[in-house]
Amino acid sequence: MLTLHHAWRSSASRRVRLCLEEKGLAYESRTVDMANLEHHSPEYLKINPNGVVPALIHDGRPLYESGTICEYLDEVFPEPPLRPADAYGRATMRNWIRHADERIGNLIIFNWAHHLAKTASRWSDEELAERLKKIPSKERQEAWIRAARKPYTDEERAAARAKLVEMLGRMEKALSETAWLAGANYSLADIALVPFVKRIEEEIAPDAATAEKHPRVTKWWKSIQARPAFARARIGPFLEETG
Ligand SMILES: N[C@@H](CCC(=O)N[C@@H](CS)C(=O)NCC(=O)O)C(=O)O
Repeated sequence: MLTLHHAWRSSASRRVRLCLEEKGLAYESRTVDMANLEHHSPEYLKINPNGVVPALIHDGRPLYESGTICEYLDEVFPEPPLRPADAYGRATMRNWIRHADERIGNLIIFNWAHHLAKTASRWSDEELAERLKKIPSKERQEAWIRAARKPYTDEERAAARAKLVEMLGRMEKALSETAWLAGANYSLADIALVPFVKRIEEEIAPDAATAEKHPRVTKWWKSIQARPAFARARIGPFLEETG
């Protein structure tokens, strides 16, 4: 039995949903109300001590970190395989996953501006201080302070955008050498990058996600969106999703 604690708009949650759907696995969906900070509640912290989504419970045992969850799913449910058969391919795949993990903060700058920052800006100083106490990491406390009181500047947004666009360049290069990011087959490396390309294309830098600038990435993106699992994973337009 699989239970996924997630949010529809969360990029890390989207990664795990796509993996589950590619595997054809049924799971119970539990959405986490991030605007009400349900992910900082004592009950949720027992599942994910980092206080972020997603978390997956498999047969009563909790797992967190989207990259770790996806690798776990591929080990436990090996068909269809989503990791390269060779060690070099798997190493390449893990570097893509690490790259995605390292850059996720740049997405948050754009994603939170829409809903979480609006909610947080309405909190009083006392409410903010109370909420910060429940956040387990300094880094995320800082993110909530930024959301509530210090919106990201144009320079910060431009720097984050540049880092995200750079990812497309790195993907373009890889895709000139192999059909998919980690070799000849679709893998967890491709899945890790999907939530990024989705947000870059729809809002963050649509001018960079074009066939003229990144032809191979554009082709890659089209073929991923055509996969039946993509529709089932509900990686829809950010602003049309709630939760
Ligand atoms: N490295 C983590 C990142 C998870 C993460 O950043 N989740 C975001 C949503 S995409 C979150 O829960 N943010 C809420 C918060 O920081 O309070 C993973 O891959 O699972």
